[in-house]
Parts: sequence; structure tokens; C-alpha cells
Amino acid sequence: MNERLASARLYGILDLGYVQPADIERVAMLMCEGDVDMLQLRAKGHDEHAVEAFCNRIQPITAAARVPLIVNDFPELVPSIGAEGAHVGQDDLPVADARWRAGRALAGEVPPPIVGKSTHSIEQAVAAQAEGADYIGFGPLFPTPTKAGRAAIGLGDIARVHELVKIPVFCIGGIKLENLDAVIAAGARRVVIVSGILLAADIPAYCRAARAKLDGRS
Ligand code: TZP
Ligand code: MG
Repeated sequence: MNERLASARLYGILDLGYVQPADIERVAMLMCEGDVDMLQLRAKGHDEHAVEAFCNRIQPITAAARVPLIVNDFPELVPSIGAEGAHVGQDDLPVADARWRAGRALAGEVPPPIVGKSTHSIEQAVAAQAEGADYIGFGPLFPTPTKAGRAAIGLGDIARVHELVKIPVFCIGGIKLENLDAVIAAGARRVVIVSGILLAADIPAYCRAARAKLDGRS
């Protein structure tokens, strides 16, 4: 498994629902300064050409910080933008198709791409592992405007999903510093935080505070 993924605990998403396009380099830098382990570019409503251009702007920043860049929704962009991987949802391409698209152009010349998948139940989590995903997102744990309309699944399945799924499980959805202790107590080891990080007054400090909790240091 990709080494950075294997040790990742804090996954940040640079979501264009919260960040103005003109601001993406600044925010990517702050997230890297805060030591996120992985950074995803998520730009719902923007077309592939726009996503490619966004990724091309932030890839030099993530590369310099040695933070894997994951692109949401367009795995075929991975080779040309120099990203480390792609993330797909339940309604997107199967993992194998995404992996083929993400890896075909430079196969053998760069580490194999990371392919992650969103899951919203234990059944979907087990299926994503069987399908060959490198990691899963698991949630939303709490209701969240970042994924409006998706029912929250709560904390009750976190321990069980970790028993059944051996690839990295990133809990996601409504996670903030304020509830992170409860999420960890429920069994989470890794989390994705979107709006909590992006709306923080001090993004690096917010990331570091989350990491300290994930590392058991606070
Ligand atoms: N998938 C499940 S919940 C979610 C996604 C992309 C959004 C999480 O965002 P936030 O702002 O951390 O609740
Ligand atoms: Mg998608």
C-alpha cells in the first residue's frame, strides 16, 4: 500500500463549495502547513477542464509538501496533473475502471494510483474493499451541509466497520474539533474534515489540533 496512505490520519478536502477559485493555492498551502496527510480537490459543479486547471495550480504545492493529491470524480486526470490518486462515489465508475483510467498513461513509471471510494453503510464499506478500493470514506457520521441530503449514519457502526474492513477507513461527515473526541472514542482512527478546516480562522492550527487528538496527544 502507498506508504503515505498507510500512515494517514487526517485527510483534508479542498472543496470549492467553501473556497473561492482564486484562493485555492493559499488554502492548499495552509492545509499543507497544518500537515494534512492527504489532500483532495473536490469541485462539484465544475467541469473536467476546470478541475484539471485547479489541480494543475495546486499540484506544485502538494508535491513540495509531499502530500498526496487526490482528485474527486475525474480519475483520467491523474496522470496529466501528476496527482497521486482519485476518489469515486457510489454512483461513479467502479474502482477497477477508475484505477485503469488513473494509471494507464504512466503505468510503471510512477507509483500506482490510489483509488478511494465513498461508502455510507457497512455493506457498502465491505463491498468497496472487495472491489479493490485502497481506502474508503465512511459516513456521513453527522448531518452536514457539505453533503446535503445524505442521511447521517451516526457513530454506532464505526467499531464494526473497522473489524470488517482492513483497508484504511476515513470517517467523514460533520466532524469538527468539538466532536472529534467522541468520534475517536467510537473507534475512528482516521478522519476527513472539510468545512471544519476550511472555515477555521487559523487553518494550520485547526489541522494540528485535529492531528493531536488523532495521535492521542490531547
Ligand atoms: N462525503 C460524506 S460526508 C462528506 C462527503 C464528501 C462531506 C464532509 O464534509 P464536512 O464539512 O466535514 O462535514
Ligand atoms: Mg463522485
